[in-house]
Amino acid sequence: MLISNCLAGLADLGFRIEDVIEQEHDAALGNGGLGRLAACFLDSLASLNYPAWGYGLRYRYGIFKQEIIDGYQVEVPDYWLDFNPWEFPRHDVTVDIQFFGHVRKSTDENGRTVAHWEGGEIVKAVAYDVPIPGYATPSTNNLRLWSSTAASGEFDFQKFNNGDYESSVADQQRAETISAVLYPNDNLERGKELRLKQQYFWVAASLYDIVRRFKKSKRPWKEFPEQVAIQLNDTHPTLAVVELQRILLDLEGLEWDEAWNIVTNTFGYTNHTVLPEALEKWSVPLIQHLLPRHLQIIYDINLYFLQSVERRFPEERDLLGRVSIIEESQPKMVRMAHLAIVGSHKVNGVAELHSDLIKTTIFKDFVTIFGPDKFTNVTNGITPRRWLHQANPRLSELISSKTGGKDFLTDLNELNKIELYVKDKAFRKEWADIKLANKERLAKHIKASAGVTVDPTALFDVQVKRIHEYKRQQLNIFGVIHRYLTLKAMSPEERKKQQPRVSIFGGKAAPGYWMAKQIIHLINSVGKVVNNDEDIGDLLKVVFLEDYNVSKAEIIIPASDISEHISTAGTEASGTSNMKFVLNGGLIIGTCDGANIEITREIGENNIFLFGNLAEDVEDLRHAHTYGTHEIDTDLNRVFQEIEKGTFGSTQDFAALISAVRDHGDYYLVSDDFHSYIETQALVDDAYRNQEEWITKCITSVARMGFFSSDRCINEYAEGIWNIEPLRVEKEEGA
Ligand code: 8GP
Repeated sequence: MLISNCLAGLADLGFRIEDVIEQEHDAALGNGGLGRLAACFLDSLASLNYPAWGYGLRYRYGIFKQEIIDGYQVEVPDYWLDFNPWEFPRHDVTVDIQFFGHVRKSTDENGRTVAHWEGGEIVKAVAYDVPIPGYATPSTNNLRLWSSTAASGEFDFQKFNNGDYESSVADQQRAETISAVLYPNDNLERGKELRLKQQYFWVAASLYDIVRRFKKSKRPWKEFPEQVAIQLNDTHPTLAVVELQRILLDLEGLEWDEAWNIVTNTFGYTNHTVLPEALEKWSVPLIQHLLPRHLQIIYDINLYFLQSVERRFPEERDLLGRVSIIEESQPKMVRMAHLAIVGSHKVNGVAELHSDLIKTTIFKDFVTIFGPDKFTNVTNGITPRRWLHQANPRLSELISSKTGGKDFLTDLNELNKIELYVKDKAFRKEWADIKLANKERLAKHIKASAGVTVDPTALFDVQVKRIHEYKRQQLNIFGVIHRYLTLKAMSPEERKKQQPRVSIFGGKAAPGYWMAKQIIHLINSVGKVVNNDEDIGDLLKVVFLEDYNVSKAEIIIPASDISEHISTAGTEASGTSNMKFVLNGGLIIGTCDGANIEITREIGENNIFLFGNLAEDVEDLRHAHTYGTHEIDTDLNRVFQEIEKGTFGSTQDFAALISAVRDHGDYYLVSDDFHSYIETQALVDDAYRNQEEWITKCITSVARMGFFSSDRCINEYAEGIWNIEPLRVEKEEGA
């Protein structure tokens, strides 16, 4: 009813809904899976009626827009805020945030030492609220984003009038810089001062907000953890642990132990990666300079923690150094993951394998110290509202016609009812028609954006995600070259028997990540040759779709036949696009990594194409590369030789991609997995040729995907970590 009113209203004004929707920018607030997971969680929290808030920064320039020029990635600014009707500026909700300065100590009337953080600079945080409406419930939650501005007001007119133009805008600009840019790295950490400023700004404003709300209730402080649960989404907000301790000690006058008890019972910490280059560390001198009082508190937290460890493990001298929050390097560093673990009552990973790995590798010592119960797993999930109902409306409609309504959108396990129709001819026909229509839509998009004509009946093979060596887009493109060479070597008769395939890539490389950018360049260079080779025709097309984002994912994912989740085993914490692809009736080729393992368990191993070495073998293989002889797979060598011949243009650009495998230890085990990858891709071709069997696999898989709803995931957090219950907000009469 409401939608038809909107449509009619727009038509009256002379607009089409499609054109209006086109105007909407994607929120540029995240880099990849970590941010998108948070967005799915917000949807689930509201839909399940949990009274929750999201907090973040209102980046003026979110992640860059990617253009592909001559095969290379070029970054251009994304002015996503120029048109954003979804946010409400709250100039009435502001917080003053302090930086720099010094600490003065005094003694109060009870002889207690009190710390005063004085001087320095103040920046103002202004709230912008983004409503998060739940699905099929009146409950609407809030995402509060903070924007930075000068504390002194808009503009120093005094200085301006005195002719000091530059200085009059300098303060304002410096303050605004804090929320200006989203650092575009995914799974990589670089210790930039501005980023630390961002983290504290975000955390301090959010905690002030939370504490202000709690204090209005007039409850005693000891009830704080019963009333408030704060989840640290990776280590980026970990300073919140220190900030809450500071508020309780310095501003509220609590004793250390009482305050620390409140802090640790309030926080939970989710780890999203085991990659060492992504684990955050901040230099002690930098924190000392920017947040002098916080550094003192960090040292105190560490002291009490290490003392307790020493008491319990007096023999283990090395243990103290390993678990210390301070790394004794030059300069000394604060290990944020250690601080997050010590400051939280629960620590979780995001898929079973990942949660096991953190317990046995990077956080092993903490399991010894705190016991295994502090560590848990919450396997990631996705919201079916966006990733099925919105992205694939016809499939959603078909499912709803067989499951008896739309209940599956709030209880995804209802999907299993469609397994009853796996042999139903009409159902299967409609299923196949929907997939073809989705592929036709993507083919149109490919033509419009990349200028390549693809046949919608070919097998669509998709890898869309951030470009990273550990995600191994290089393995995929080497495989594509191998396919090309194999086709080229065939007679025209033989070629006719081959399964046509379109290899579709998409994803952004961090601007400073040179290798990732070379991977993009190689993909585009291969496309240029293959797509114009008349011997090959429609048998193989290679497409790189520029500027992969959520809106494009909604077009790409429903059109996939096979998608690639091929990270080196043990490196992809979970992955969430793997879930999205399967939920949309596509099969996956993948390694035994992240959530692929649980997807296999749910849908059955006949319905997934697994290959490659296992996580438990990775260490030995790497060791063998470094200390033994490293034989490169012969097929892969052939691929390298072809690249080196110049078949795909400038050999110079691609030399580093080859030598990473051949000469520098092949850290991501591309060569070790290549043979098994190629063989498994051949199995995919065979399976796809038998369309009857293929559709059966797809329907069966979708039917068994109920577990991967972010609703399940949020219920697990609510029960196992936050100890909260739903609170449904009822609609007011007449509203
Ligand atoms: C990502 C993981 O790489 C991905 O497997 C997972 O699905 C996603 O988080 C959601 O859990 N992790 C990160 O993006 C990450 O750890 N980034 C920060 C360290 C910078």
